[in-house]
Amino acid sequence: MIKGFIFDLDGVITDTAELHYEAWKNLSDEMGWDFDRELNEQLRGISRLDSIRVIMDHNNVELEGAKIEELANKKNEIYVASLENITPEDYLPGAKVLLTHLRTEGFKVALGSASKNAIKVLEQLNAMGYFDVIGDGTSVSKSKPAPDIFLYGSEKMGLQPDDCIVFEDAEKGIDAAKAGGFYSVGIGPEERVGHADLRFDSMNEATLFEIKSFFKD
Ligand code: B16
Ligand code: MG
Repeated sequence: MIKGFIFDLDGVITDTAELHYEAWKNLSDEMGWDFDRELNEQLRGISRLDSIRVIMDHNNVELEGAKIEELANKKNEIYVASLENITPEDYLPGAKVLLTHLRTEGFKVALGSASKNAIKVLEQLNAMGYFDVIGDGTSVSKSKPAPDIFLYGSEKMGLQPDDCIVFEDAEKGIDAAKAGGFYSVGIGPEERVGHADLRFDSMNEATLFEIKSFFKD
């Protein structure tokens, strides 16, 4: 029986992908690296250090660990400054309605994000009150597609993985949910999240009615 929900942040609750894009583009331009929206898509759901490695591989660049960290920190400073522009108007359509519904129906709710800036984003949205548990990029060391961030969420909620539905927009996020034994809802196109148990094009279609009808016992 479904008792809890675990939500990814970027691409599910709000769209920070554009802000990540601008910050990586800024750094890449400064470094003389090639970076475009197609490459940005590959960074969906993966950690900051994994992201910079993807960009370096694409540009055939090799750097030592300390330099990689320095550049990732630089990108993060640009990204964090841009978070000031997020307001409570910036939920993805449908996300706030679903979170409100889950609260009134008494479900447990956790965040399961790769971002170390997740709390700042939730504060900007005024969304902290919707969550019983916050799992973010500081909660576990192994990032998606490892299931650790979702297992952290279910354990803190006092639930088993098969009591919970994970909402994800990233291919590796659905892989992580499946690896942990969770039910999964994919938000986005078939070619990205078609391996989820249930898929919607956007959060707007992901109503509690639809979800309950699909996952009924
Ligand atoms: P940070 P999610 C992910 O968020 C983003 O999709 C991904 O592009 C980013 O690299 C990652 O967070 C880490 O973010 O640099 O803020 O720690 O989808 O897991 O909520
Ligand atoms: Mg995401």
